Amino acid sequence: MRLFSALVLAAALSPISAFAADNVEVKVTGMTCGACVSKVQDALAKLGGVEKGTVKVELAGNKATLMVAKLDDKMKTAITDAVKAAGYTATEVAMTTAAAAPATTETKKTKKN
Ligand SMILES: [Cu+2]
Repeated sequence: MRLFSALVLAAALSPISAFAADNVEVKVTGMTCGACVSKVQDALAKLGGVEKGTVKVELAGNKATLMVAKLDDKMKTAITDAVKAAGYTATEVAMTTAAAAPATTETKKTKKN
């Protein structure tokens, strides 16, 4: 049972760890409500080079986190422009060492065993 759990966990984690991607944090100013969050979220999610399902926008933290294939100057500009086009300002686009979004459903499954 313990080995099985380890295998399930490894299978769940491998798609992320095997894939080289950069974690990015974007400081966003101007967001005041949930609609703002949605606008920024949509703008970033449809950008080329952004990994699907990795965009998270925090109203309280005035920031967005996402994963991109590679955070080069071109990507930074694309992110800044996308936020600007949505009506907000990206004051800082930086790579972080933060882990990818926790897979809460996988954790629950593993705990059952
Ligand atoms: Cu708003």
